[in-house]
Amino acid sequence: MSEAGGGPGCGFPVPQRAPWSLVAATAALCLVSATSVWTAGAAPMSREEKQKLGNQVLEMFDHAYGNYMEHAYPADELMPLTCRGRVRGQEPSRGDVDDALGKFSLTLIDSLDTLVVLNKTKEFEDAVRKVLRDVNLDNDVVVSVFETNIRVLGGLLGGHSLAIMLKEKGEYMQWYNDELLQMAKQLGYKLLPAFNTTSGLPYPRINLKFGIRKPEARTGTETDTCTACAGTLILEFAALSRFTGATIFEEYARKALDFLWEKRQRSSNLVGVTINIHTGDWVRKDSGVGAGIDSYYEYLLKAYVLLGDDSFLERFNTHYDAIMRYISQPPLLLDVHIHKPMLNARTWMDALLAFFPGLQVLKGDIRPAIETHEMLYQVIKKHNFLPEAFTTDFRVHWAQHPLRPEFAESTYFLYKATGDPYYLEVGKTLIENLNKYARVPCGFAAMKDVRTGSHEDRMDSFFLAEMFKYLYLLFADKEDIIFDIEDYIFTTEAHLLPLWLSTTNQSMSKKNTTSEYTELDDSNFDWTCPNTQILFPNDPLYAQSIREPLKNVVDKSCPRGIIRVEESFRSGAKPPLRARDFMATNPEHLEILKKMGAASSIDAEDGLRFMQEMIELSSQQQKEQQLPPRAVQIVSHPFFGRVVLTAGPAQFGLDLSKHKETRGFVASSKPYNGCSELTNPEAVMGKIALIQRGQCMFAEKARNIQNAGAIGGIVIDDNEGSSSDTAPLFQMAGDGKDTDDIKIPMLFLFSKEGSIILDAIREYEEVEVLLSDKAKDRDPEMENEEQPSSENDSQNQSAEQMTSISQEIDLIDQESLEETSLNSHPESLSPADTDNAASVSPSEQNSNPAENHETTSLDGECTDLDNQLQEQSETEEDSSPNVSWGKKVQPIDSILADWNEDIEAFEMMEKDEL
Ligand code: DMJ
Repeated sequence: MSEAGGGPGCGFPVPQRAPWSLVAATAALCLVSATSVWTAGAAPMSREEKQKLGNQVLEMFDHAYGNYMEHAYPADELMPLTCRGRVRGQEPSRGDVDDALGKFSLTLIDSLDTLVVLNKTKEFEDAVRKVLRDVNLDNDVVVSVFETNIRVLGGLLGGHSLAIMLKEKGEYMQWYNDELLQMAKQLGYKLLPAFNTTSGLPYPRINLKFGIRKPEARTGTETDTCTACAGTLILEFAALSRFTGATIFEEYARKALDFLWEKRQRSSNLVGVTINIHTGDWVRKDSGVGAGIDSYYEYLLKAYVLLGDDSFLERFNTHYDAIMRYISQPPLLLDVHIHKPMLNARTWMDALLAFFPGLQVLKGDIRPAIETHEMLYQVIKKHNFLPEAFTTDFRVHWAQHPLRPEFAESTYFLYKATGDPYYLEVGKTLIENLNKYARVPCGFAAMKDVRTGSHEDRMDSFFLAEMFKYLYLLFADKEDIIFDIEDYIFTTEAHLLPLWLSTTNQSMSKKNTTSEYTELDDSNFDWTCPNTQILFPNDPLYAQSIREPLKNVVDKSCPRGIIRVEESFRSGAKPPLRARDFMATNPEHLEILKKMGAASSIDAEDGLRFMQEMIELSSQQQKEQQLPPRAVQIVSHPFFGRVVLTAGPAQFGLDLSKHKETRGFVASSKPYNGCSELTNPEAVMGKIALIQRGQCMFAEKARNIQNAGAIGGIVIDDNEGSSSDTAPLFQMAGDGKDTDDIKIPMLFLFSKEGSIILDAIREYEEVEVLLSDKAKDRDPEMENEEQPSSENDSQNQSAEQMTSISQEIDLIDQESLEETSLNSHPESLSPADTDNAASVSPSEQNSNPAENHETTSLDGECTDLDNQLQEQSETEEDSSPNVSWGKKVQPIDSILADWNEDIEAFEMMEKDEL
């Protein structure tokens, strides 16, 4: 990392028409830290403490990478709960998520340059040899062009960049002869057929062996792609062209970017989320900085940095201006419609937007970066991780968290820009939470539900590519890294590309630069780079003063979240009627309702929002009748509470959200289906009985195990291969009669989660679990016993594999397992049909009543955020854009037609993968 105080050029206007290399280098240097400036605010962190945290990151990486190599390689990814490799086709399909997996040892390739950043040069050398020896890029697999580009092509190029750096240093990689680059080139050619469209936008998927549109390819019929999918190629493709001299890659990526730029919505300068690759029509007209668009913006700015091409900066600045005008409502970033950018398209944000503060640092706009980052940190402090989506009033909208690195990335960039030790403390919290809640004996598991703390059998490759890099670099001093990180730019997957590429083979791409940009409008250029000494001139408390008002933003937010800034422009006007406040008996409310859509565009807008909110509210109420997921936490050796399984609740029996959790050893019931009086009451007495689904009602099973003295029950699905990774939450219905006699808690596990417990019994004999609404912190004594450290991790690992001493053997009756493996589910035929009544889709899992309770208490402080926005809008009124579309009075019919379209879009969004 650079020395404190800034590098050459920072803080001074970059001369116009500067040589490309200078521009690129200067932009990269804009991230210089200001550590020496910092004298107040968060206490400085000592070098020892930083080193300790850096070592902890190294140990965590070893745990993740070591388990991948030992238990999963050459598979694409590790499944950390079942401790095996994820091989596509061998596991139930997870839909689009699986398109990243091409049977090309994805995690190994994605980890290559991380090994060098973390000083594991020897391991890097081994890993490169393995890639060259084992990886086949010619598999008959349909993969995502975007994911293959950022993870595999980027991984190979990052590996190549650092391999040649090491070779030049003269110690390691002396045998290296551009083999990774040759593989990258081979892969590049494999991706090119995807660009065979009239628009030049790539198809979203390609068959690695057969390309596109041939019958064998099984792909090429798609019509749409996401903006980020088409707009996140230029760094890798240009690097490939410049490394190899083959210009075609850079040309194709430029053409796709040119097309997207042409298609921007001209009045708002925003782009939609998905686009038709043949016609160029926007398919989804909502626009934000998160899922579907995120790295398109990132690559415009970074393409300028890497390639020194002004047109990219101009485009970025134009979009950035629009983002700050319409999408940014500090601290929030909210999607809007590209044609009606003053109209919010969502009432929730997705986790991918957490990269944006980091990009704002690169752009030099520190203030909103600090604000959004702080807001995100408050959400993390509440849920330990950033849920995949959360509402404007900070409730969980989509509870998953696949160990995404974006927040760590922004934390790193903010630390570099401000030198504020506060960001080191933030990084420390991230490390603690990962170890405490995501670490499992065989790696790190994604969170299935941040509210229950339950896990998913998934460790994505980006966790190794990005998370460990950013966390390690956060605590590292310059001398801790064997090369100068400032000489490289990070791709969206945190792969490193050298800045010297800006001056290599550049002439080949220049001829393709759109003529539109030969004459630049310099007014759109911010030629200065952020200077931390100017940003924090004599006030080291600057960043803290920006964060301070946001400290309680999550806890004190008003349940209906934000109001749009423009609402407050209507000075003196009454606040609009919100759906949640509406009372049919209130004459004033009825009067307002009548006016909506009739008098003015403002009333019409209120009407639209009102209707939208009504729909949301009613679907919310429906969802709230569903019970939230529960957790089964394995607390005995060697799990010690680390493995948390997502469990479906029961509509009868002990309510775990109201009562204390139930803890006990598990025992299989006989008969295993639990449909008659148990023949082994002595085995289940005082224990949690395992019962297989099927052949009778859930309530009947509960009664039978209760009569045998069980203190709880876990019903395990008999549909082999079912898993909470792929199936919606399942809840067990009663039998349509009074179930008050059932006093014990009952939970449901899909077959895969159930088999984790059954496997544990086979291996460790005594397995103790905790049934609860939310995973509990681990037993501190056990925690100490298992405290990871870089020195003894391998010992811990082998200790973890050890079988505990058996005290009481309670093996599963294999015979009854087999005999009851039936497909029929009589319980699902009853009026309380669980299959029909109990499925809740992942996007619908936002109905945790406890959580709603937390955020719906309206006290005097709950309007803080609204007030902040109000205050902010008062000071920003003059500079805020006027809403030109708002001046027209739109007929109600057309408003309703538009609105219907919007509702459809909302529904589509709900279904979308992030
Ligand atoms: C990564 O693969 C990349 O950062 C990508 O741009 C989007 N997000 C994932 C990680 O969350």
